[in-house]
Order: sequence, then structure tokens, then C-alpha cells
Amino acid sequence: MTMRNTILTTPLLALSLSLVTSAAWAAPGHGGGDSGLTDADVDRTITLDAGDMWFDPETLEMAAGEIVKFEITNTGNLEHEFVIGSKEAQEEHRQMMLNMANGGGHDMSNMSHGGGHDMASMDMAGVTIAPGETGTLLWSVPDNVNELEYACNIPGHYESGMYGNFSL
Ligand SMILES: [Cu+2]
Repeated sequence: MTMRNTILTTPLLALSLSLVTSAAWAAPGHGGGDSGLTDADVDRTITLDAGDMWFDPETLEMAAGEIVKFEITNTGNLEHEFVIGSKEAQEEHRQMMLNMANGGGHDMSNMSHGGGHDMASMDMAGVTIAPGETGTLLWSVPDNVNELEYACNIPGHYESGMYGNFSL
């Protein structure tokens, strides 16, 4: 009896674990990477173009503490994402995207990934943008913004040069 239970529950457990993992990337959000921010808080609006394997501009000058609104227009023919995070976090996210590409769909229209031991460098915010669409993201600029980058982590895109840097 116990043997049978063990055999039956193992695949279910594996399934629910994978659901939890992708749910962490699908948004507790209402419209921004930092929950609680609204348009009324915005100090500056920054517009970017996302093309097929590039961002324009490739460098953004930021001021720590300001609240910015990114408006990213996808002028390409492919889906892209605009994700902010440390190089390490981006790499981790790319790995996750690869795994998801092999394992089914994902909804990252708006994600916020907290946790980990180093909150400042692990925190990520991002938006996924369909071709021809404009995505928006509200973000409070951290002190270490110059250590972060923005990137598209859809498999192959970052490797083709689809990322940019922040300067202070
Ligand atoms: Cu892309």
C-alpha cells in the first residue's frame, strides 16, 4: 500500500514543482516591475526601440533614486523582452528561458523576481513585447544601476547582441 502511493505521487510532485517554478516568473504584477509604482510617481520616461537582435539606444544614462518609465517599442518581426538585472541574474534567466523553450509555454508579460541572498543584484524586472507592440515598465533606479544591464533573454537574442548598459 505504501509502495503504491509512492509510485503514484512522484510524477505529481514533479509536475507541481515545475508549475511553481514558472509561476515565479509570471507576475504578481499590476503594470510594473516594482509593484506599487504608478504613472504619477514617474520622474522621466525613456523610450527605446527593440529590433531583431538589438536595442536602441545601447546605453542609458540613469540617476540613482529616480523613477523611470520605459516605453519599449518592438519594431522587429520577433517577440522580444526587456529585462533589467545583473549579468549573473540575466544569465540565470537565459538558462531558465532555454529550459522553458524545451518544456512548453511561458507568460512573462510582466515579471518581478525577488529573493536570493543578494537582493540588490538578483532583483529583476522585465516585460515581454510582441512584434509591433509597445511595452511599458516602471522602475525605481537602484544605486548599483551601473552594474546592471538590460537584455532580451529569448534563446539566441542576447548572444546576437541584444542587450545594453546603464551608466550613472
Ligand atoms: Cu529578443
